Amino acid sequence: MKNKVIGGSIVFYWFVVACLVLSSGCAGNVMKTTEKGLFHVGLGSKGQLLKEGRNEVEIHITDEKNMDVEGAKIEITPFMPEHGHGSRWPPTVTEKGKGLYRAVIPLTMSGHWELKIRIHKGQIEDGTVFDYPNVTG
Ligand SMILES: [Cu+2]
Repeated sequence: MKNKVIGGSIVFYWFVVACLVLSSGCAGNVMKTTEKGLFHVGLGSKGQLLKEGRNEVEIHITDEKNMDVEGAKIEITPFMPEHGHGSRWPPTVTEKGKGLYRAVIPLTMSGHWELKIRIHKGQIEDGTVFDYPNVTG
C-alpha cells in the first residue's frame, strides 16, 4: 500500500538524482505548488528543461497530502509573453499512473516562454505558471 503511493515519486526523483549525477546543464527539474495550494506539480526531463523544439517532460502531480493524483486532466499552454503567441502545435499529455504524466511540448522559438499548467480533478481545478526566461535551441 505504502509502496504503491510513493511509486510515482520514485520515478520522478530518479530524474532529479540522474540530473545531479550527470550534471549535464540541469535546469532539468522544478516543483511548484498551484495557486490555491491544491496540488504540487513537479516537472522533470532527461535533458535541458525546456529547449526549442520537441520537449518530453515528466509531470508528477500530488495533492495537499502529498498523495499521487491519478485521473487528472492536465492542460498545458506554452506562451511567449513578449510576443503574445503560443506554440504552433498543442502539447499532448498521457497519463502513466501513480501521479505521473508524460507531456510532449513543442516550442517553436528560442526566448522567453511561460508554461501554464491547469489541473482538473473531479470538480477541483487549480494551476500554476512555470517561467522559462531563456529557452535556447
Ligand atoms: Cu515568439
